[in-house]
Amino acid sequence: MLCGSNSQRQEQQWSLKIDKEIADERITKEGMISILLLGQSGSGKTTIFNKFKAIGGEPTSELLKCRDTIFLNTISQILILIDRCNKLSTPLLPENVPRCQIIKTRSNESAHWTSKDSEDLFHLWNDPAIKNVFEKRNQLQLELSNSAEYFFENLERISKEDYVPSVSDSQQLQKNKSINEVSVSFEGVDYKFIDINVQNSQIRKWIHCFNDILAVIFVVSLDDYDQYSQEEEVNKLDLSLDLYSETTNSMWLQRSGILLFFNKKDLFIEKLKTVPFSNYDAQYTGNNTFEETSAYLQNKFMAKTHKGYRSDNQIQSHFVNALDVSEIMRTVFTDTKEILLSKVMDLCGQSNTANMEN
Ligand SMILES: Nc1nc2c(ncn2[C@@H]2O[C@H](COP(=O)(O)OP(=O)(O)OP(=O)(O)O)[C@@H](O)[C@H]2O)c(=O)[nH]1
Ligand SMILES: [Mg+2]
Repeated sequence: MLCGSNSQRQEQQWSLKIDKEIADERITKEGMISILLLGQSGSGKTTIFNKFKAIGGEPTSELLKCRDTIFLNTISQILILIDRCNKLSTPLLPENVPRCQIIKTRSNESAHWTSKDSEDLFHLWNDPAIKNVFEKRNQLQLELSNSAEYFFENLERISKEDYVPSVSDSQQLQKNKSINEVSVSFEGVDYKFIDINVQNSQIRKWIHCFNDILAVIFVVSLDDYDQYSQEEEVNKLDLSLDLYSETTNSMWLQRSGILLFFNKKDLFIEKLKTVPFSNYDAQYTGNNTFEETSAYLQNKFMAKTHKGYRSDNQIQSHFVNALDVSEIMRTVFTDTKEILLSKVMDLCGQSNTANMEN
């Protein structure tokens, strides 16, 4: 019960955070083709997003901005741990007590990392009392950032005078944001990819903010066909199908094109060798080959796709491996160009009809 209320509270907080980020960052900027990534947790959305981030590139100036955030975040995380040790009356090692005082004052100062700070943080992070609280963070309901441990473990590297955050460092920070965006120019067109960290139960609440998205990349993990959710023991591929139907058919996304990516093709092909597809769907009577099972799945998803305002070529589906960067790039840019073209044709058709009526 306690667990349920805590997760509800976290969902609410996350939801408020998204509202704020939507208001702050303005989801759609003029002149940009916006593409939204949707799908069940673990399906591969961020893997795909990061491929675009890698080509969009992060200028060094952007990476250097992360440096300040990393610094302040790391201090804030150690302060949460210290505070909990105090509340639990778990003493730190005597030599770390003065370090706590110093670090507390650093949280109010402008971001400038010194080797003394990293030394203090290193000792505090390795204090048995802090480690103990950190290990019990879920049980204690500590609201720590997802990247806290990563940065603590990398203190030595990030405290160097000439430290420039790497793309992986920036991706770690990304985990704490509810909305991540990257802009990419390709063949004269500016694209914006949006990856959202949100629990599926919250989707209904914010989907209306994305009503002017050109296309949704809906990512399905094929590997999920023998996986079940912990809470309700529902098959994860079925959960994916429900989410797909709910989001792409919602009134807010009915005008957006769909790129349905059946991802983790590599793992799926391997799994088919040992796990019969009919275990997932008893109605399936075909052979246990990739060709037949994939065609069956594609039909299953297509049966849940309402055309809405989309013409046929605004709905595309592919079996992909998100780890293969060239495959992802080629597929996304070819499909979006097709959707764009088709939308322009639709608009021309509409204006011709209007002219004829006048
Ligand atoms: N083998 C293989 N692994 C993949 C593929 N796509 C993604 N992965 C892995 O699957 C895991 C989950 O991928 P993410 O991109 O984090 O999934 P996500 O949809 O962003 O998940 P959430 O952020 O939790 O919603 C990562 O370890 C990826 O490396 C793929 O095509 N093949
Ligand atoms: Mg993700």
